[in-house]
Order: sequence, then C-alpha cells, then structure tokens
Amino acid sequence: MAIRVALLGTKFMGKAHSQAYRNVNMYFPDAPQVEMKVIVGRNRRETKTARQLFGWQEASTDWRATVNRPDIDLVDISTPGDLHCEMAIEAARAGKHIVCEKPLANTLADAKKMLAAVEKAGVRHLLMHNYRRVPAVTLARQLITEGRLGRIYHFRARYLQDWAMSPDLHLVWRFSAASAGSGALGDLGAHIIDLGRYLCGEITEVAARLETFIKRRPAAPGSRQRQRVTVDDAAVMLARFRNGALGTLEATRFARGRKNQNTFEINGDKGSISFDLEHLNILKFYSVEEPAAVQGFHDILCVTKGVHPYADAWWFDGHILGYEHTFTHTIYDFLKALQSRKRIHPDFTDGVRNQAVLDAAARASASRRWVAVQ
Ligand code: SOE
Repeated sequence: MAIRVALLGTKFMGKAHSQAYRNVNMYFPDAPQVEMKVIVGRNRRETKTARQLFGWQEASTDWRATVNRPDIDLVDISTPGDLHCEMAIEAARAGKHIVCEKPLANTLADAKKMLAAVEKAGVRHLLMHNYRRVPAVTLARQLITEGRLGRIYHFRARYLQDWAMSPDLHLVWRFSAASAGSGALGDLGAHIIDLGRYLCGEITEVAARLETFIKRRPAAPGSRQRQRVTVDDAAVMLARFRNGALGTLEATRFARGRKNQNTFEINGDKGSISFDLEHLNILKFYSVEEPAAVQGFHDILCVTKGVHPYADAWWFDGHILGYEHTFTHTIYDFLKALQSRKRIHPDFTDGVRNQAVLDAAARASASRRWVAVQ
C-alpha cells in the first residue's frame, strides 16, 4: 500500500522535499510508493500555487487538522524551527511517521521533548540532513568505516554563504532567535556538525565564538525602523571528538562570494579525503597504500553503477547528479527503512546529539571557555 504523506511547508525546503517524493516514485521502484496527499502552508493562495506546482493532491492551511487525518501515514515538517516541536509532538501523538528538517528544534530541551514523543508513540523518525546522502559523502563514510584512512586526526569543515551581508536586508525569520533558534550556527553549522558526527563520531567538547556583524536591521522591506538581530551571523568552533580527533568548523553568512560552499577534509594516518559541495560528484582521496610514485590526492567521480551509492537509480555511468538528488536519496532510504523496520540515520536521536553540540557551542561562546557536550 502507498504511504500517504502530508507536507508542512511550502517554501524552499517544501519544494526540495516535494521533488524527493516525486523522484522516489519515478526512479526508485523498489521503494514503497508515495501518495502526495496534502501540502500545508499559512497563506491560502501561496499554498494553492505550491500544491499545483509541486504536485500535491490537496492544499490546506490547517496543519493540526491535517496531521490528525486518518488517511495520512507520514508527516513531513519543512517549516521554520519554531514550529518543529509542536508539530512533531502532535504528529507522534496521532501515530504518524515523521520527517523533520534540520536543526531538529530551536532548543535542546525541545529536541529532547520531540525524541521522547516519537519514542513513546513508537513512530519512525528521520531528521533531514541531506548532505549525508551526497554519493561522495556516503562513499567517504564507507572508506572511513573500512579503515582506509586509519586513525582519524582532523575534521576540518566550512559552510559558507553570503546572502546576509547587506545591512538593508530586513529582519527575515532567519534573523530572529524566536523563530530560527540561532543563525549561521543552527542553519549551516548544524550540517557540518552532523557530517562530523557521521564521519568521525561523537563530539565531546567544543570552544566557539559566535558573532553578529550587523546588529540591527530594517523591520520590514524598505522600512526605516530598525530592529535587533537576535541570532549569530557567523560561528567558528573548535571541537574534540571522542576518538581523539580535532575538529575545526566554520559556518558563516558573511563570506563574500560564497553562495553555498560546504566543504570538509578529513586526515587520518593512512589517508585523507576532501569534499566540496560545489563539485559534489567528486571525492578526493589520498592513500599511503598507493605505490609511492603515484601517491597524491585523486578525484573519484562517484557516479558508477553497481559501485557508487544510489548510482543504479539514475543515469548511465558518469552522468552527474546534483543538490536535489540528496533529498531524494534520503527520502528513499527512509521509505525503505519504514518497509524493513530498520533504523534510519540521522533520526531524532542524532537530532538531539547535534542540538547538544549547538547548545554547547552557544554556551562556549558566551562563557569563552571549552564546554563539554551534554
Ligand atoms: C539557507 O541558508 C539554506 O537553505 C539552509 O537552510 C539549508 O539547510 C542549506 O543546506 C542551504 O542553505
């Protein structure tokens, strides 16, 4: 039987998730089919347009009624962070499986409540960190798990954007702690924290510095009234992993020219890997196991069928993939996990752990000390 989905959210992430459900139906016939039942937004007209464009059967402005409908199996929360907790708790109580955008919540306390709710209800839960399912990143994890890098010493990650640099940009929800929880830290830092945990294991301690470069912004587009920005524009972190590795993580909305650059390098005693989202089909790999004469970072083009993760579903060998495929892969794995009842990663447990690192980073910045991750 098809899995009947309700999507809460009509904006950027709503669009990405909608496309993922459509793609799974089209390209992954081994997954349970999805029925795209209802899309929910705040604004009636925008939601109707999104319904039509994204391919949903119905549009609604009442998320609570939708979540409680008996003909919905899975609730996808793609809204700003301040709604995640209430929506997830309601969906769990109604017995629905849940997909939730990152970061899981705006506070560690809310993230824990969400985890408790899904565990109590016995429903399945996925936290959408799409970058785990870039094939090159999945391959990176395989190489590390196989011991090809040996003991890991360094995780060095940067997530850079520049959209917030104009002081004339008004106070959108992403600049408000009440709606977004934090700024670059939770929006971008959460991704590289998640990648760090996925690839190198748990983070036990952090030192950090958050900075808000533009402290007041127009209250509305073109307004002369300025209101306080209550989140960070940039966050830099030092981290220590449980396995002894050291991490440096930088997340900023103030890297002029960088639109969405998400990169990491990992160094181990037997090899290194390096990834850059702007060249997402490639994983760079260096191995001391190669003959000395040919040692060097080389490019692995991660789109070979039968070899690379997810390649079988798409095109001929070497026909490259993009940003949107990462959401499709994540939703595909979740649907397969629902079918097989296997655990999916990242789930709300990962969400709580990621949130604990975000929380520790904020406390470390405020106290100017190293802080243990709770
Ligand atoms: C905006 O900064 C944003 O869309 C994030 O919210 C996403 O999580 C990130 O992957 C791309 O940038």
